[in-house]
Amino acid sequence: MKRVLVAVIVAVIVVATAMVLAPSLLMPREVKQVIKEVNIIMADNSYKKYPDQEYFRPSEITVVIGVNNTVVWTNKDITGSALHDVTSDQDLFKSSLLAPNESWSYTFSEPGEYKYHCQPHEWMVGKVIVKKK
Ligand SMILES: [Cu+2]
Repeated sequence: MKRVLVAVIVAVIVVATAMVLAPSLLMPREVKQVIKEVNIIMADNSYKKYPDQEYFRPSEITVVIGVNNTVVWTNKDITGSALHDVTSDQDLFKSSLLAPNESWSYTFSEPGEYKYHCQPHEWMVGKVIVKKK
C-alpha cells in the first residue's frame, strides 16, 4: 500500500514537472537573425536637382563582410518615373538602368570605400563603406 502511494506521488511529480517544462521544450529555439542585405532607395523625384537633397537614401552606409554586405538599390522615383542606375566611381560595378520599383544588388567582398553615382543624374551620389567582420 505504501509502495503504491509513493508510486502515485512520484507519478504526479513527474507529470507536473513535464507540464511545466513542456511549453519551453516545445517552443522553437531563438533563431539568430541573419541580416544579409541592406537597402538603399533612389528617392522620389531624384531626377531633379534640389539643394541638400539625399537622392540615394541613405547616401552613406557601412556594411560588414559576412553580415550585411549585399546592398540592394531600389528605384523609388515613382512620381518622377525616371530611370536611374548605380555606377561605381572607380568602374568596379554598374547596374543597368532601373525603372521605378526595379532593384539591383551588389555584394561587396573587399573592405574599402566605394563611391558611386547615377550616370544620368550626376548629382545623385552615394558611398558604401565596407568593413571586415
Ligand atoms: Cu538617376
